[in-house]
Amino acid sequence: MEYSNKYLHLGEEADPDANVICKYKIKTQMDMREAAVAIATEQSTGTWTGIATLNDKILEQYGGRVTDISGNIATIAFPEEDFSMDIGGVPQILSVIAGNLFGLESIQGVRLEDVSFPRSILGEFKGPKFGIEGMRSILKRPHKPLVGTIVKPKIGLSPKGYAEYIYESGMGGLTNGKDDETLSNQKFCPLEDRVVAIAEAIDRVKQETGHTMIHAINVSTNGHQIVEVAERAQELGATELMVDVLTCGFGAVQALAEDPSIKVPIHVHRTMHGAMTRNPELGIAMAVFSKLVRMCGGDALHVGTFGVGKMKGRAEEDLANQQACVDPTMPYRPVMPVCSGGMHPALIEPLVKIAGLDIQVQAGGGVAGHPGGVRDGARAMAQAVDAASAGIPFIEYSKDHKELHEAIKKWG
Ligand code: RUB
Repeated sequence: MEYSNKYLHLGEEADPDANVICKYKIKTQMDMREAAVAIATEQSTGTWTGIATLNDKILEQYGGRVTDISGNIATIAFPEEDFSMDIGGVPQILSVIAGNLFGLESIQGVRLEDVSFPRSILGEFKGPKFGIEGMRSILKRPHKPLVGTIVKPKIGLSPKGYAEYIYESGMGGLTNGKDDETLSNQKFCPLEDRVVAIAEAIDRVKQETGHTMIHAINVSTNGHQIVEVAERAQELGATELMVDVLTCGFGAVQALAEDPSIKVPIHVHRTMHGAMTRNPELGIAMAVFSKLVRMCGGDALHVGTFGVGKMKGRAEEDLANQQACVDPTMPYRPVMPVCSGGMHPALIEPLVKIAGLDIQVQAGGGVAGHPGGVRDGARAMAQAVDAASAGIPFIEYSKDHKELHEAIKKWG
């Protein structure tokens, strides 16, 4: 395919306040310019052949412009007029910046590495209602990382068994509990019964110790139901909601965040992201999803464990995800970055060294797998977080903290 010079504007500085600017990593045997132009063309005003209905005016006003090619990275600017926020929103943004381009036969691989949005588009989103500060304030925990658990096993516990797990976690000092992504409203653990039982467990912890804990109920479901399910959960005592953003869609997060009836934080899980983020030569970087979640109003988002846990993810990639959550140039509250997946007490020190204290760290197996059970597992996690927050090596701290010592003996 011949590349058209009309889409090629190398050396031109695209105005970041008038364009959505994307960085694509491209793998191709074609000339890079030709490949980048194929993307700019397909995603804006063109198609595979010249068309009688396209004129210079349309192309100049709405055509994507390839403004830079550095090695295998092409920068493409799409004019803000190409986007429709009142009807369209994030689904339409994604169909432009991350749409058909992945299927172009002539390009072997494309990865959308980064995106920036003009103020006109950012202004259409409200961002988180709570974010880091709001969650810290609810939990009365101003400085230390939030420390949580994912109830394990993922599925199978009854509401009673589930609530007992949360009670034990709270008594052990955890600030956050959450449903796993595959738990919904199955017969063995109906959502409404679970919400009521957990609310009681959290109240008991509060009465007995004064400790505040919240738990995210998974309300991920079809678009037409999600706000209603969330409202019902909230009415019955849910203190946080969880949404799987990639299976439900960004609109689900935004619908919850912008609904005035929803008054609790939204924990955003990213299950399925690996299908899109893991291949370095094809897909979409998690940092792009992180920006969109923040725009849509997620309060806490899974960003990875900076290379220390069980899920794939290099520290530098996860730092970019974290940066997207807190970047002060975005006009929203910072999102709480959540580090999850194969975490246990001995991993908290290295994690905090990389990620700092403004994180939520959580463990499922790393709590429920403790030799002393859930309460001791929770204690060990809380102790490891205390040690890391005070800058005390966890081995030293474990000398007079037996739950941490036991955890290190098993996993350290
Ligand atoms: C963790 C877990 C979470 C994954 C997802 O359980 O079930 O769903 O961590 O994490 P465990 P991410 O603590 O037993 O490994 O979204 O970061 O990939």
